[in-house]
Amino acid sequence: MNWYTEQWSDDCKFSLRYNKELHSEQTPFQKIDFYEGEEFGTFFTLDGLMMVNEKDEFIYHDMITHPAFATNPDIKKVLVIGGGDGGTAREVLRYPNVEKVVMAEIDERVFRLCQEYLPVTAKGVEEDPRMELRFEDGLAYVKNAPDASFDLILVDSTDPISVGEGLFTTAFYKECFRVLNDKGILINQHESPYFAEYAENMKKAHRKIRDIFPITNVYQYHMPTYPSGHWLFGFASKAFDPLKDLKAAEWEKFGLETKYYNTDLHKGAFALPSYVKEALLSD
Ligand code: AAT
Repeated sequence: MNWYTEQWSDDCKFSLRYNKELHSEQTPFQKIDFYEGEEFGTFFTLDGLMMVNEKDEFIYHDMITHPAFATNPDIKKVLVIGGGDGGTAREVLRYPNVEKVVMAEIDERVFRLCQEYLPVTAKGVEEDPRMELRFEDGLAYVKNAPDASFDLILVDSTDPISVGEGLFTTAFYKECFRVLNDKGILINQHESPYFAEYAENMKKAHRKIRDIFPITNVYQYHMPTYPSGHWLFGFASKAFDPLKDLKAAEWEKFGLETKYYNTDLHKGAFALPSYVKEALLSD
């Protein structure tokens, strides 16, 4: 039997049985491995960490995308940073009033391999005329982007190690603030509160964002294959509060079928456990 195993902490591991390895490749940026399994279907890892699988990707991609649109249903210009599997772009492109989506992904191989092995996330993304695919570092992209050019930035990134590190820096968040317009929203991969190493990353990211944006919230979702299963996104904004400005009825009018997100869950997702609140408030 073949087992993919990931170290979740020094003393805790997660294992997933797979039938066969579909592909393995070292790119200039990271090691990519695709596996075919039963419980979670096809999945891929980057540098030995689970990124996307067929069974729980809907949770992550619903939650990175829809809370922002239910807060500002008028979003037209979107920047996705990372997100090479295409799942985030796929969700954004479901909104008919979205006019333009730029996806700045550092590693073209992630996208090409997902087109081949993970069509559930990648299919149709490249073909959409509103889509602009750029294979470059997300930090470099925002540095060169004009002021106030986006309504929404979705940072769909790996953890703050190796190539993903730049996407957890103050310099990056400041550039995001600059390229967002005065109604702009930033959603970022905010790590996990549970295991110490991830909780440290969560705290660091939050402190940096809190110093830059006037409105900063954090919301949670349940991701079975990410360490501890308890993960967070940051919601930072120049104008909108995700609870006070929630436009549930307007969002319902889009008529989107979603398997995880709904507007009741939206309200609940921002209610955090006490230990998480405390960690986020600490210096
Ligand atoms: N949709 C969920 C999948 C991911 S993958 C994150 C993507 O971020 C990868 O394709 C990686 O190549 C890309 N990436 C990493 N660093 C950069 C960068 N500096 N610029 C642009 N793209 C980058 C997210 C999984 C979350 C896992 C949490 N444990």
